[in-house]
Formats: sequence, structure tokens, C-alpha cells
Amino acid sequence: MTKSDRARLHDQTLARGPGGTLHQTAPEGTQPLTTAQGGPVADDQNTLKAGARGPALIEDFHFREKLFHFDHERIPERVVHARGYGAHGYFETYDTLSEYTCADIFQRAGEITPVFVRFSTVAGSKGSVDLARDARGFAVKFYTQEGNWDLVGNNIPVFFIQDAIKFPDIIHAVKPEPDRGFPQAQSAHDNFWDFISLTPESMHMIMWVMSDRAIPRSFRFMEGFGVHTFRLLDAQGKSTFVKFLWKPKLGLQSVMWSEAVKINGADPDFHRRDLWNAIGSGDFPEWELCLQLFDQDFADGFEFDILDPTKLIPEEILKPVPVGRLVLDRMPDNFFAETEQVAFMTQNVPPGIDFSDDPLLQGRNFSYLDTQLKRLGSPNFTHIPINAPKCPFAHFQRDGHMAMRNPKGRANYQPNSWQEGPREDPARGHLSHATPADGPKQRLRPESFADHYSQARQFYQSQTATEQNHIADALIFELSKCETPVIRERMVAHLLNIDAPLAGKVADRLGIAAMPEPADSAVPLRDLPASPALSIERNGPDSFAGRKLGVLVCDGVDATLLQELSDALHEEGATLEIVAPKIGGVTASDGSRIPAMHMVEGGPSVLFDAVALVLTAEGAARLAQEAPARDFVRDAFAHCKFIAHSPGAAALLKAAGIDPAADEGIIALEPGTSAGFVAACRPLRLWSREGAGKP
Ligand code: HDE
Repeated sequence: MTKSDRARLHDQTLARGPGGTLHQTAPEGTQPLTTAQGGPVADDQNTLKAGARGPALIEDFHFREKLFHFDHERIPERVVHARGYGAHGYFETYDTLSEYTCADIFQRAGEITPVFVRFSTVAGSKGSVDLARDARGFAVKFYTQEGNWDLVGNNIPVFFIQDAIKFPDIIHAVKPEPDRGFPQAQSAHDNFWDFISLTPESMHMIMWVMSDRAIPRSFRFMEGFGVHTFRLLDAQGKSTFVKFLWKPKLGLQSVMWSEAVKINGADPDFHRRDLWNAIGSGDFPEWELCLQLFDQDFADGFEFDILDPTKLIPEEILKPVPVGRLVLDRMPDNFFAETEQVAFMTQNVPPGIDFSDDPLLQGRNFSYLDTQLKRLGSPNFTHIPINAPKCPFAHFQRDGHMAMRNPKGRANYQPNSWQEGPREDPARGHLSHATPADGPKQRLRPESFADHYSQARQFYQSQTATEQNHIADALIFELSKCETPVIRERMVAHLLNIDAPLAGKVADRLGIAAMPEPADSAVPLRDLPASPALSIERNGPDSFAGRKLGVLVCDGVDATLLQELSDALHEEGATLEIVAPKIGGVTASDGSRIPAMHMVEGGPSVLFDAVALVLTAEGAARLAQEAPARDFVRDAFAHCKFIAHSPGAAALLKAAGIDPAADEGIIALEPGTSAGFVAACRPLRLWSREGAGKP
């Protein structure tokens, strides 16, 4: 058979295979399919067989290579922070910080440094849901001119444990229980609360994790924290202690727990989708990097040990100074190559940034390198583009699995006599702060780490009444999932040291008949002043920008009103999504076709920050018969959302059992009132509806 005969046969087989299957013909100009070795592939639809119905032949190298590669596509997921989502962007330095640090990134006003950021949950596996109650990772890789700087933080400024040696225990305890393999991405189970109730140092972090901080509305509306105390070093080696904080430009926002549960069902990728949509539509999220800078005198005078990662320095005591902004403006081209393969490491610091002796940080500096070898499989993981520095670099590390950069020449060591290869430079390289370190080898927790309750109490007392109620509800829910009564009681004993009325409420709702004694505390508890900076509600936005309105419409919807609403939202920097009885959309009053983003069953109101019912009387009467439409309104009301309703929507409100005059969060929408409604949505929720009242 000649080559052209073969090609003809190939065309026929592709058009209609011998078995009658139809195959797509390749569009004009398509690149030919090849094997990984570059060999052109004639048939990618059928394995090589002995006869049409015969056994497959092992000779089929294309089939073997294709399946071999597929079988090895997965790499181990991260042992913690497995579920994450990343984006590219840049960091802009506001002004020189040369007074404090010689780090190149902080030398020049207006300096732009490329970054890659990965947000994550901690406990769940890669395929788990976004709205788990959990801390969120906030890891930033700055590609500076003097090497990569990884600020691997969380959205909570403190941690569960004081010493890295306890990390495997806390993580084992929160992960699915090993005998039964569940629950997934949840702390509401015995093992977690058993460990916590036996670990008093975790109490401060527990208050944060039970607060709404652990169920953020979006990555875009959460703070980030470096947690540990670090050091900045100036050109002369002078050290200043520093804590790193990220403040979101759009303010803080979380969802309610009863909402989180439903969001997980309606859209398990809620946070991913939010970031994807925001960046895709050009609404680039932004944070300010703020520093809490202090010296040894401040550290000596501060009431807690600045090396203790279960403590924070209240912003009212030490004001964070904004030093630059982070903007995320580009999604990865390939999730696996970038978000999955990115390797963050706390030990990646450029000259001018150094570590403190925080025992958690010291342990992390060991763990992050170790874990990359397991996950990425080769010491050459820095050859992967997302991990490679973007500044010039040169070293003698070589060979190993999958080495992609293979230097030429004779010298693979230094010093050498061949005038080849790089040399170290004491004038530019990273120097450690010459902290004196001497002492007997021992396994001891410092006395200065002993107060486990005072800052937990301060956090609770800094919350608004609504937020305090949410913390109590979260504790009650989580502990109600513990099957072992003694664990619940031990937790109540700890809560007695944090806030007695809170302990009482939790004990009552759990049905604990006799109040336990308060847990032992190694040191007397202190009453610290409230810190308003710790409240989400007090640090919300003053605009509806970046938020989303869900608009329920029907055929005959008032086109002018809809346009007005859309314009008002656009003006505010917010967006709108249309929810309709059918995904095919509706025909508006002016005959125009309005496409829908969701049908009612697929677009529950938990997906939106506020809702509007723009309906005709006939449409509302029809929707009133449908449970998902009634739930749409009922849920919005139960979640304290602002609800706008056109005159025609009355029947649906009535069917949902909602009195339009119930409160000021239910707003009549008529021509000319859209801007007023959008402005009314700025507080995001009408918390007084929940019965807690405002502070
Ligand atoms: Fe991590 N942590 N961690 N952690 N961590 C990891 O490194 C570890 C801690 C944080 O998006 C792992 O590459 C130890 C605190 C984030 O890729 C691992 C201790 C904080 C991420 C690891 C801590 C974090 C990780 C797993 C106690 C907030 C995800 C995969 C001493 C300041 C980064 C990996 C990403 C990931 C170890 C505690 C934040 C195993 C031993 C405190 C955001 O190395």
C-alpha cells in the first residue's frame, strides 16, 4: 500500500470507523497529533488488536504510552492545604523602607514585583468543598530581584499550637478519623475536639475558628497574616521585629453557617468561581501589606512573648503601617502547572528579611522543603517555571531526576581554578541576624507562653453581639457532633476561663446538667481591653462594590427597571446575575430577550449578597407555587439579606411568609429607586433581623 493509499484509508476510517462510529475530521491547519516521542499518530480511536474483535496487542506503543502517562498524572496532594486556588499579580512598594530593611523589594517607591498567590483551606482534601469551617491559607510568592520571598500565611493571625512538634497531632486529629475515613473537611468530630480539649494553648485559635472568620464570603474579602514575628535587617545588620498583615481593599465579609452549608451543595467551588469571575471581568482584587514594626524594648514590655504564635499584637497597641499593595490580575494558564505545583516555603526569604526564634516558624522552615520532595518528586522542583526565581541565579546544584537546567563547562564546585561558575558575595548575600544562642539542650516550653486564655477572652469580647452569637452557635453545633460527653464537658471547662456566659449558653444548649469546674490555668487570667480591629462587622466595607445581586425575573419583566438596577450596580462596582424560571431566559416588557445565568433551582439566594424580585404579578403568582422560588426569598430573609421587590412581586413574598413591612431591609423597587436600594445594601446584612441587635 502506498503512502497516499494509507492516507485515504485513514480519512475513511476517521470519517466512519469500521464499526460505524463517526469521527471528527481535523479542522484545517490543525497540528498533527504525535506521541510524546514525536511520532505522528494515525489512529487515536482504536487500540491495535488481533482482528476487529480480537485481543489487544502489547505491541501498541501509542496505547501503552498514552495510558502510562495517564496512570501517572496525579501527584500526592498537599498533606495540609490540599484544596487551593491561585492567581498571578504584582506587588507595588509604596515607599522605601531602607531605614528598616535592605530587602531589595522595599528599596524604591513604585517598585513592581511579580507575585503568585495561593489561597486554600487546611483540612479538606483536594476535591473538598470551599465553604468548610476552617482557616484559610494565604500564601504569597514574591519573585524579587534578590530571590523568591514566600510569605506563607493564614487568614487568622494566631495558630493552634506553640511548638512544631505538635503539628502532626493537630492535623491527624482534624483529618478524617483513620478507622472510618470520615468526616471530610470538618472539625465537627470527636478526634478534633478531643485533641483541642486536651490542648489549652489552642483556645485562642479556637475562638477564631468558631467565628465567622472561618467561613469567608470570598478570598477577596479576607485578611491575611504572617502569624509569626519575623525580623527586618537594614544594610548595617540592625534588626527590627515585624509582623506582616494583609488588609483587603473591599473590606471584610463572611457568610453565615446556615448559608455555608447550602453554598457547599449549590456551588462547592464558590470561592474559586468568585476569584475566577472577578479577575476575568477585570475587577482585580487588592490588598495592602501592612507591617507592625517594633524593637526589643517593645517586645520586653509587651504582655505576651512575641515568639508565641498563639498570641497577636492588637492593632490598637501597635498600628499596622501600609507599605505596599498586592493586586491579582491574571489567572494561571494551567491549574496543575501553576496552582498545584507551586511550592511555598517559609525559609524562602531574601536578604534583609530574617526569622525569629518562634518555635513554630523554626519547625516550618524544616517542613516546607521536606514536603516538596515528597509532593513534586525531585530536588529539581525549582526548575518548574512557577517555582523558579525571576532574577538571575547561578549555583552548582545539578543532576537528579528531571534536571531541566544543565550547566556547561568543567567546574561543578567552587573555589576552582578554572575561572568558571558563580562565587558567593558577603556584601550582597543573605546574612542571619547575629542573635546570641546558647543554653542547655532541653525540651521545655517557656514560662512566658503559659497564658492560654486571656487573648481568647479578648477576642470574644471584641466581637459584636451578632458575632458572639455566631461563635456560640458554632461551638454548640461542633460539640453536638462529638459523641463522647466528656469531650463536650472539657470544652465547657475551658470556655469558663474565656467567658462565663458563653460557657453557660453552650452548656445549656448541649444539655450539660452540671457545670464543670473551670479548667486549670497555669497563670492568673488577665482582662484585656477590647480590640475593635478583631471584629469583621466593624471592619466591613462602606460600599457594595465587588458584591453580587441575584435578580429573580419572569417573562414580561419591566425592562426599564432592570436596566436601572443594572446601571446602579455598575456605578457602585457591583454585579448582577439573572435567575429565571428557565435557563433559556425571559422576554422582557419591551420584547427584548434577557439571558439567564441560573434557573431558580440552580441559583439559590445563598449565592448572592442581596436579592431583587423583579416580577410581574402573573409571574410572581406562578413562582409562588414553586418551592425553590419560595426558598429563594425565605433564605434571603433568614440570612438577613437586603431584598428589593417590584410591585408585582407581592404574591411571592406572601407565599414565602414575608411581610413587606417586616423591616427596613425589605425595600420596594420602583423606577428611580435603584440607586437608593444599592446604597441600602452597603452594610451587607441587616443583622438586627437575626434578633441579636447591633453593638
Ligand atoms: Fe503550613 N504547611 N505548617 N502553616 N502551610 C504546609 O507545605 C507546617 C502553619 C500554610 O498554598 C505544607 O507545601 C508545619 C502556620 C499554608 O501551597 C507543610 C506547621 C501557617 C500552606 C506545612 C505549619 C501555615 C501550608 C504542606 C507547624 C500560617 C499552603 C504543603 C509548625 C502562618 C501553601 C506544603 C500552599 C502548607 C507544614 C503551620 C500556612 C507540610 C510543620 C502557622 C498557607 O510543609
